Amino acid sequence: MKKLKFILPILALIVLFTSCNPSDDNPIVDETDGLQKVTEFSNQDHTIEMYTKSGKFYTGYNEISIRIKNNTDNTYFNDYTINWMPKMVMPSMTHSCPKSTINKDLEADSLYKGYLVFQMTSADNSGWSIKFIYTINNVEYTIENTISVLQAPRQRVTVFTGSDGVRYILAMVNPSKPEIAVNDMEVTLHKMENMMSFPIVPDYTITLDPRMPSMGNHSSPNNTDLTYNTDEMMYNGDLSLTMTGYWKLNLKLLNPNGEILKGEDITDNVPSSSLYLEIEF
Ligand SMILES: [Cu+2]
Repeated sequence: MKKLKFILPILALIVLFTSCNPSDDNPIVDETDGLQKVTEFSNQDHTIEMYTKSGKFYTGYNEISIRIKNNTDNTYFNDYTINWMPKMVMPSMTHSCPKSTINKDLEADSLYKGYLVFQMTSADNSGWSIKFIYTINNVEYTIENTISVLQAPRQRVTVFTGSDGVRYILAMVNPSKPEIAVNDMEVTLHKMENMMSFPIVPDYTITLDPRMPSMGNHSSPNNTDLTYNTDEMMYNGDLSLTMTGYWKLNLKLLNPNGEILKGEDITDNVPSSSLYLEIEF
């Protein structure tokens, strides 16, 4: 009994110690796990870090994670508002690109998330810059710098004029890792209102006819057309890929009245649509 009296307080101390140790209760996770830093912008107060899965920006759809570091103590902010303005300066004109808002990543404390759709790049990957405007504790800051945008090896974005005279930008989001299966296909559709404004176009239909040009232009079974998903503000459908190789995803864009704005049906005489995206895997 005398021994127990001695052991109990020690046990209690051990329990107290282990439960108060922050590294046990809240192990420090690297929230950028699975992401690679593309670039960072600094002003004298802060550093904005930008991450993608590949560590690069490509033509087409880019999902981008962002965090803001306090330069004085190297901690990351977790409560602020932030907006961005991407811009491409070309010899003949300056323009922006389709962009989402930037929202807090609900699965991470310090990360915010959004997307940009780069519709083009230049031969040396230059021309694009991003200006961030953000507010921390009611103080507004800006940072602007240039970025490199690489040309994607296959057509993952297409810019075209519809029969309604409107300029559209269609970009592939998924599958990002195509498989021999029925893949979830997801695309974004924006219109060019002017050089700097690219609103989302909802409630259209995008028909899908994937073909393998190298193998008699055969198709695949169980594809479905893409329709607008209000929650995701993107278009979803089923893309059936029956083998590896190069696939041309022939598309038609229809407005809510069912009028074809761009693209053709595939026939013996029409091997491909003027509206398409590409996959090779
Ligand atoms: Cu341009």
